Amino acid sequence: MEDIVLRELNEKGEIPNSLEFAEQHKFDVKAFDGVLKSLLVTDYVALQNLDVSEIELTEDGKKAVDQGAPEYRLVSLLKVGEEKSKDELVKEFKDDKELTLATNKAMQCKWIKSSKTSITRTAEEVKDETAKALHSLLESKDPNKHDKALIQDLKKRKMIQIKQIKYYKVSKGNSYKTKRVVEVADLTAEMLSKGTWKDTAFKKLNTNAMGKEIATGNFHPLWQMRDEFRSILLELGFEEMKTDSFVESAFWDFDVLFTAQQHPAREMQDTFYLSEPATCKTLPADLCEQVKKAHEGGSFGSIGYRYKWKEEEARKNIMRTHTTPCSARVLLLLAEETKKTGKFKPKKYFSIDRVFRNEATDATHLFEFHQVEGLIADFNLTLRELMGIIGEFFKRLGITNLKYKPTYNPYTEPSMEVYGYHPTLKKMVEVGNSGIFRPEMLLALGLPEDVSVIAWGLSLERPAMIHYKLDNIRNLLGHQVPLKFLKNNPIFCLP
Ligand code: FB9
Repeated sequence: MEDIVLRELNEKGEIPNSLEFAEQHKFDVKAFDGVLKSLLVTDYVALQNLDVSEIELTEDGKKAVDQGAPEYRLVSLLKVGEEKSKDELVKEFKDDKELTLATNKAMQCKWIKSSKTSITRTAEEVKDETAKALHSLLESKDPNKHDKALIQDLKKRKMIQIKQIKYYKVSKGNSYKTKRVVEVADLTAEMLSKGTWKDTAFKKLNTNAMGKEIATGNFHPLWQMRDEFRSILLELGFEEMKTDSFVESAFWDFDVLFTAQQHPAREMQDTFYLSEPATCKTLPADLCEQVKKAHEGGSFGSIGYRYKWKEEEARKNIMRTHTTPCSARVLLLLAEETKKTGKFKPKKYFSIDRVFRNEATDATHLFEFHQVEGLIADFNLTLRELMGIIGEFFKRLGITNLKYKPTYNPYTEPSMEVYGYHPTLKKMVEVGNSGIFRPEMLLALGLPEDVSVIAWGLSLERPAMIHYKLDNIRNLLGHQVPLKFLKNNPIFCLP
């Protein structure tokens, strides 16, 4: 096909109608269209989009040509002066509608008289002008070559339709050649050594083409933020805690943190309880005893909560609701180390990991989030040091003008909510929570009486959603996160 097109253009300069050309050469129209498009892409040809109106007979039109127009067939069923009922005549037609159309047209031609129930032929001689006109349309499908009123009437009677036939006028393109020269993309060493490059056509170099997109890996924006927080805490001299136990016993998640067994946070509405294994196998016996005393009262200078503490309640397995149990575990190790060495060594720890809350999910809350927690264990720490370290931490995150609001946590006293000016939101926002761990917790763990532990916490998701200007957490975490968000987000950097 390609050679025939190029030769035709060489001899005649153009192909006025691609459809007629395809018919003359018995080309498959679709394949021929593909060849023209391929020649267009390589600028061998230029294509001018044209279209032509063409008359096409409908099924009713074809039936009229074959069997006569409906009005003619109706009159042919009657002798001159003969009357027949419509019920009888309708059997010779597709349906009532066709008989009615035939009757109306025959009345218009003054061939019949019609009553409600019967038809009588009045005309002697009748000619099927409709069938004759349809025949004449088959000779030339160009509607402009026929009487406009006739075309309109036949269209109205749904015997013809006018189709737009698209075709091209084909002419020579800027790169026209009488024969397609296969262009190659790459210059090879062989071409250079044999000199064949001189007779080779090379594809034009498209200097505007974009480089091939490299499918690189990308750090999840949340992990980039976690790494930023981790760097700040490491720079401030904090060590990262082990946080590999998503499942904790209620003992470590609540009881060790001096959270009473009746505390609402321990209810099913807030906490995920495991059904299998429902309870943990072991609890540290000494610590268990100390925690029991702390809750029931009468130890560590505290009246406790004065209720009957139940070990079976503490043994229940849950999805941890915060990372503070990890802090409790690391403080137990610190207490044991102190007893072993006889010397307490101040420490700074942090954790960043997933925690789980059995809460209603919405646009900004899932049933899990990542908690960031920092703690300092040292002699005689006060709110002064706590506000100092929080200030330094948030300053490095671009949060200034910190304010503190007293609050309640079962495991810290005093406790404070932290607020700060956010440069992106340009307003004061809640940025975390903090406090000094209670003696009922620290002494039960076995830490020396003059050691205090200050701590604070925040989340990863909240700052990330602010930073990336997201209003739905599902665009940050989970299976609905748009891949382009993961691929296109700039490397994270704090203000
Ligand atoms: O992250 C929070 N807000 C926040 C933090 C940073 C930020 O931008 C910085 C530039 C990077 C912007 C906002 N919040 C804590 C405050 C609110 O979002 C709050 O509505 C949601 N909180 C979570 C808990 O929700 C159930 C955030 C999460 C939270 C709250 C408290 C703690 C940890 C996480 C804690 C603690 C704690 C207290 C004392 C001792 C030890 C730990």
